[in-house]
Amino acid sequence: MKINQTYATKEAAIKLYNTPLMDLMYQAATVHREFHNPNEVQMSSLISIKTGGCSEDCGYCPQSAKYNTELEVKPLMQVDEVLDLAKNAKVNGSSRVCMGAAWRNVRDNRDFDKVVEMVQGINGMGMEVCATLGMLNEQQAERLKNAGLYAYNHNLDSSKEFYKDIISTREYEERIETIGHVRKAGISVCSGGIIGMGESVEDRVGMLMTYVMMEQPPESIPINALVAVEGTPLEDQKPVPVWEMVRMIATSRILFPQSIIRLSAGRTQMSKEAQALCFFAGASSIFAGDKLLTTPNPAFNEDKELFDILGLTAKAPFQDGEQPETKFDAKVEAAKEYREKIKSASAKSSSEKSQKGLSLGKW
Ligand code: SAM
Ligand code: DTB
Ligand code: SF4
Repeated sequence: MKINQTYATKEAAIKLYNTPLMDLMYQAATVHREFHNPNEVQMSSLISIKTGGCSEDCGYCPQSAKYNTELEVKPLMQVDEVLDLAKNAKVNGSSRVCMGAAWRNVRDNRDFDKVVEMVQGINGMGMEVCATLGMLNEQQAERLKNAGLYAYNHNLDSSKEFYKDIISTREYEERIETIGHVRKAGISVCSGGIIGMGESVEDRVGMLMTYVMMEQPPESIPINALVAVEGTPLEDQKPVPVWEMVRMIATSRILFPQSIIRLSAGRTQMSKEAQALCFFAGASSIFAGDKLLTTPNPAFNEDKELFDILGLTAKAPFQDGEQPETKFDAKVEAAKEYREKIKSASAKSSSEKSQKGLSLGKW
């Protein structure tokens, strides 16, 4: 059951969200047990492959070039650097890597070729590869699928009505279109939102209703608590109460029984007890590692302690879908060949130089 039809109207879902908390959690936990292993939580690692300087004006985001957040802008990372971070994440128990880029949209250039190569490399390590690169077209989605991309993250973030208050540089419909391209390419969809931006319960449920209206809801729904960053328009927002996070997770859990609900940003402000309530209410994934994209996250050791206390185990990759095959990509192969040529030419010239040095030395 992908959608629980009992709550598939806005009125019914709002009523569900406002159910007395013990009843709501019990109901969510019951659904969770029916469709998922309640003692397993997926650890996913974020890598900010291109940081800051984004042309969009998302009011919550420290990476927008429009705000003065003292964030260090960094160009796209090198392929090897990213693969090393992914290897390390795997050693620490992560079964999924999500690469984030502060782009409005993907462009068909050398940077995208490098991202394709990163996807190929991480898929080759036997990890689920997710990417969040902004808007993309059908061809770009297909290229990522052929590289071995397992999931694409593209959040709606809130309701269509509230969206206008936080972003002016793009339309809600454009986000929905990108999700359509991802779906069409056969990539698993990861899409969710942020709470604590000043939105109403209606807006939170409104976002979930957009997923209800889709032909197929996202396989993965991240629920983020706003990390209020100094310099952004939302810097003064008060931390969202844990109870609201639990309600949002539980409502999503009940509405989309088969989807993975992810307890995403905002965990540094939450106690272990609060996080346990989120897992009980149906969250079965966290971002692991002491940094999200640009803001802090609990350290590996803290999460290990939490897992030990709760008796949770880290979920293995590809439990909910098959590992995609990595197919040949002409542009990536051409780039690799070019790099090899440069390498061997420079090796040849340095060996010639040292030969010359030796013979000069003899003379
Ligand atoms: N630029 C791409 C995009 O917007 O789709 C990908 C990166 S963007 C940083 C990914 C997501 O991070 C956003 O959609 C938003 O949900 C989340 N995010 C960004 N800043 C956040 C914040 N301060 N607190 C919580 N979530 C945040
Ligand atoms: C998602 O929903 N949350 C993650 C991931 N998808 C890409 C990102 C959270 C970012 C929090 C702010 C930051 O660290 O920059
Ligand atoms: Fe750019 Fe994504 Fe941040 Fe919006 S959320 S400013 S699109 S990086």
